[in-house]
Amino acid sequence: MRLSEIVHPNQLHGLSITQLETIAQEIREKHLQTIAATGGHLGPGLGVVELTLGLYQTLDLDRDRVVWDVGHQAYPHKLITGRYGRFHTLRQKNGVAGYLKRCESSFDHFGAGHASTSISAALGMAIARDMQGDTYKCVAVIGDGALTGGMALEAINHAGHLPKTNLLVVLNDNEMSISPNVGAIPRYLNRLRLSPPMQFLKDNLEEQIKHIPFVGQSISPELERIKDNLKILTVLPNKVGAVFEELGFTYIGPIDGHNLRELISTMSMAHQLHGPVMVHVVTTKGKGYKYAEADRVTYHAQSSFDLETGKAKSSSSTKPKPPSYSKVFGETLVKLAERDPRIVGITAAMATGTGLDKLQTQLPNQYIDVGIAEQHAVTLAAGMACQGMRPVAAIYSTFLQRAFDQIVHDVCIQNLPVFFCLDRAGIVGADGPTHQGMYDIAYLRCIPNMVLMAPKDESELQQMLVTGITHSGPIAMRYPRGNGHGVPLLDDGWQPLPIGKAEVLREGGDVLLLAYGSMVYPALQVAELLGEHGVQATVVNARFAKPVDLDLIVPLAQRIKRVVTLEEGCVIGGFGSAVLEGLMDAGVVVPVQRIGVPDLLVDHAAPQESFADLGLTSGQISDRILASFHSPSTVVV
Ligand SMILES: Cc1ncc(C[n+]2csc(CCOP(=O)(O)OP(=O)(O)O)c2C)c(N)n1
Repeated sequence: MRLSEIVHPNQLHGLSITQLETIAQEIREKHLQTIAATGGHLGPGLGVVELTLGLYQTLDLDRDRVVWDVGHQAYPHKLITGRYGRFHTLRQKNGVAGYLKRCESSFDHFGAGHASTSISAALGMAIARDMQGDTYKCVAVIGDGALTGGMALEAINHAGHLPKTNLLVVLNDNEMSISPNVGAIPRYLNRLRLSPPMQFLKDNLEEQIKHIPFVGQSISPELERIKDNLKILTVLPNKVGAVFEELGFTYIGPIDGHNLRELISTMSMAHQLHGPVMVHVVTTKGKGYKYAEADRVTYHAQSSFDLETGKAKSSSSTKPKPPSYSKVFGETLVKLAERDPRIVGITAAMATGTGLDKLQTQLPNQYIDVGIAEQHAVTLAAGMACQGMRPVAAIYSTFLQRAFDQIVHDVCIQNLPVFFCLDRAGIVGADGPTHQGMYDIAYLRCIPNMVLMAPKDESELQQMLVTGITHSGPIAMRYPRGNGHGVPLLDDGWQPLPIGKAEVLREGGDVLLLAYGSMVYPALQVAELLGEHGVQATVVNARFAKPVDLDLIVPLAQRIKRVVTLEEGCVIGGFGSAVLEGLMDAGVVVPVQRIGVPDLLVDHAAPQESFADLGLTSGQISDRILASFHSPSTVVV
């Protein structure tokens, strides 16, 4: 059997270990070739090839449910569930998604992209199954990184309290989040991995499991014996696995996640047990590709690269690119933190992505990684702010969604000076709907005491960093994924911007373009294009979405009588809504065209493709504005 012939995972049933090993090899090759060409998550999938095959050989995927946490490691799953032929389209427009979507395959039992949701979802399915009198298996596969998230722990708390609810949690422990995993739970897992009695029993077990029957067969005397051995583990003097046992789980492991025989026999046995069961599987991130095994952080996810050398493919342009917003953020924060010991950068497991890794290396005492725990990060920041510190919570727009109540209850109601730096705000491209930074303006704008700002370029980001750090209450800055505009950066001497004040960049009497953050430069281009049609535009860099600079905007709107708002976020409740509300409250009724992301999910695609699909290129915006000049309605979206 070849990988290309597998269209249904049940075709794995009955295959020998040697046949599975061949398929594992083919999965690795396809995975590597594809990611080398398209870019995407590399190390996570390579680490779970055997885990996926071993688990699936013991399941009936026509009935049983597997919920993969995050979904970035589910490429082997995709390759054996009917997507082999389309896999080369990974993460491209209309192609196979980089995460999991229920609409993509009937084997994607739960959509994912954010971490720590799998145990809750699988438990929900298990409870529903029992209520409906059914018997299929429910399995969550979760990484040691995702296990640090509050939701996962909440789900373990619940599952461990339900001894009659069969649920299998497969813990994929590769010691890594994106960066090395942090915290007490990873430290405990480390102890489990290194535990000598476990090693002894593991060796012993390996001998015994060679004779175990596979899926579908009833429990054999061999299995009973191994089960007893495993039970012994829980009462060993160093209490291996005791924490999970105390929490109501039957803990099995750690087992070698690259040994198919061990995986299959352990999973078969785990399915025979009742109540919540945790199988602790030790894997190597990037397994089988030497560069990925050697540098697990860089190869967590990669842009397209050369398979031979492992090096990223250089872009065709020889022009040096401006620095990314994240880089400018990280480097400027270090400079500010060097002078002010009250400044502390907080990340929820995204040190490299946010640029906080610079703070981590240069000022480790002013840097905190809390694990994948955005809710905790926010309340921790609130606590630090109470004690006079200046916490800077650097969290992607999409991941901050998880901490909404903490922002309201712990930060804004107490009016504490927590500075939220929201990277990847706006269209993110190939990661798709779970990662688009669409909603932050809307979800933060409604909270009292919150100030919202967005820089037009990387130099203004530096000024806004100073603004945020010196502000005496909650404040958030959003900025996009990718590179800045190549404007000169200041090494020093930034001044805070006046809160709620916008700047006029260009004057014209026919239309007022109010642009927020990443849409300011496009607005200037739009103004040029409109000029070619004889339409003169005033362009305002709004800088703040809350408070909106009504002192400036209201008289301009009254005079120019036609307003267009531009933002890279959802139009519902966003910056344009703020302008509209302000104008209405001031009694100014003029046509207001809100340009941004309409009420739909933006799928994975290259960012330029998404912009074009949404009518957000400068040319399209200019056409839309010109068209609205002929529209009778007053409010045109
Ligand atoms: C709520 C949330 N925060 C942050 C992320 C970004 N993120 C994606 S994968 C990952 C690490 C996951 O580690 P682990 O669960 O151990 O899986 P591994 O990549 O090691 O296989 C992180 C932090 C996310 N997806 N969701």
